[in-house]
Amino acid sequence: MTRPKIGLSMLYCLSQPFKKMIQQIPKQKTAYIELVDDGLHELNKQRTNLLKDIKTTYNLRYSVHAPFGGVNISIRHGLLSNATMKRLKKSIVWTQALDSYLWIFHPGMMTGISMFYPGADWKRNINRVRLLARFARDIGVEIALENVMGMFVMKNVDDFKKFYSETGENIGIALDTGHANINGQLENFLAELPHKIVHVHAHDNDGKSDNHLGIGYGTINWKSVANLLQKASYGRTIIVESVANVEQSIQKLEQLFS
Ligand SMILES: [Mn+2]
Repeated sequence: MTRPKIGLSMLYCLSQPFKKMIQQIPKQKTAYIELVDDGLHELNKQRTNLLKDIKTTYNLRYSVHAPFGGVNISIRHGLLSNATMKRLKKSIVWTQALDSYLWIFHPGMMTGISMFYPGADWKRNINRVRLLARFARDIGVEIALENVMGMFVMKNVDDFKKFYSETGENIGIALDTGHANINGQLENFLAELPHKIVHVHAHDNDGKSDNHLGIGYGTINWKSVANLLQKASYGRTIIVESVANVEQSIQKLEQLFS
């Protein structure tokens, strides 16, 4: 049986200073740590060096979540788009410097002017995903697109299918269980695009708001998720992205796949 690796995103402590966050890394009961390159935990050269030392000392594996606060790769204006792409490319550079196995980012989203230009956000999303994919490929970083919700242009299985058929790009999916649950898409992703999934963000919710609850604290049927992942021989990482009950969530997932 292929067994996924259970890890933890440091998102749960994003309100704490960077120094506090890195002190918590060695205390985790997993070797797979997802770093969030945003807010107080934004990466830079000095921080990357620190994190590299921790990685070597404790024999860890890192993935990096791209900046997402106020980030929209579909943004129309050239100045905003240039700044966004510059920041995201820097994040890919830190991902490589940390020898991380994956960089996870969000697709573009619609804005207040989108209704006047149907399809324009989708088109820009494709162009910019392609630019980021090329940049990452050139420096040897694997990237994955996350399914999001609300105003984002890639939420459902059909959006991803459309993306693959229009681009022919071979970018994996970072399946976010909480976001998919809100869109009623969780089982669809697992059943229809199982071999595109290269990463999983595990957190729970009530099916309405994205509150990143601990595993088992919302309406997700985790038994079914585990069964479908096993059916697909999923053996990559499942990262707990809950902001509460994180230790318990790791334990629950370990049990589900034991
Ligand atoms: Mn996520």
